[in-house]
Amino acid sequence: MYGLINIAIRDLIKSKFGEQQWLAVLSQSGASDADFVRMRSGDDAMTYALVGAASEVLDMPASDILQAFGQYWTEFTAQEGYGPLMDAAGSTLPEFLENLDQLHTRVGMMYPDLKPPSFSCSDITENSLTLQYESERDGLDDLVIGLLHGLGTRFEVEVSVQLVSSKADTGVGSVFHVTWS
Ligand code: 1DX
Repeated sequence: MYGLINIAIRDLIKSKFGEQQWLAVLSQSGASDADFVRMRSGDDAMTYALVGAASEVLDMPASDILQAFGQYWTEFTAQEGYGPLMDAAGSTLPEFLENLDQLHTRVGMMYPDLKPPSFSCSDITENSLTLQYESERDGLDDLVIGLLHGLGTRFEVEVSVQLVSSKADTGVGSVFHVTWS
């Protein structure tokens, strides 16, 4: 994944737990400076190693780290200069989710090593939808749950997410039921 992802993990851990804890996570992960160059595409294994190291050092389940990271991502990208990109994707939660693949297409035109996930919405009502999530990557359902909560904060709605089925069990992508109010 692009270094931007690792930078987001670094900033989140620094801001929530402080510099000392971050340095412990960094040393445990084996990451180097090169892994924190924004537009440099690196090995996914390093990103997973950062999450694993954070889980050990902070004594938190990896699922909590992934959720916190997902929640932080929307705010982080807006701060990092991707605000206009995020704004263009919609002004409500369902609109944004329906436009996410388009957002990734745009980012992918600038950064060809991007391996974007794909999201599709169905059963859309006033306050709920079913979200299908497909990715080349494994084990990131909790990241998506965090992303959805971060979008809830962005659009000022209370979001709740239920994992209906997981790629970990079915091998074919995960399904979430998302409600908001
Ligand atoms: F709900 O892969 C809301 O590297 C959501 O399964 C979900 O393959 C918002 F400059 C710039 C760059 C850089 C901008 F090249 C990425 F560095 C991308 C900004 C998306 C905003 C996906 C990041 C693939 C890197 C992936 C979880 C889970 C998607 C992370 C969240 C808006 C983004 O993002 C999976 C890669 C951006 C950029 C957004 C993502 C890669 C998302 C969302 N993804 C890189």
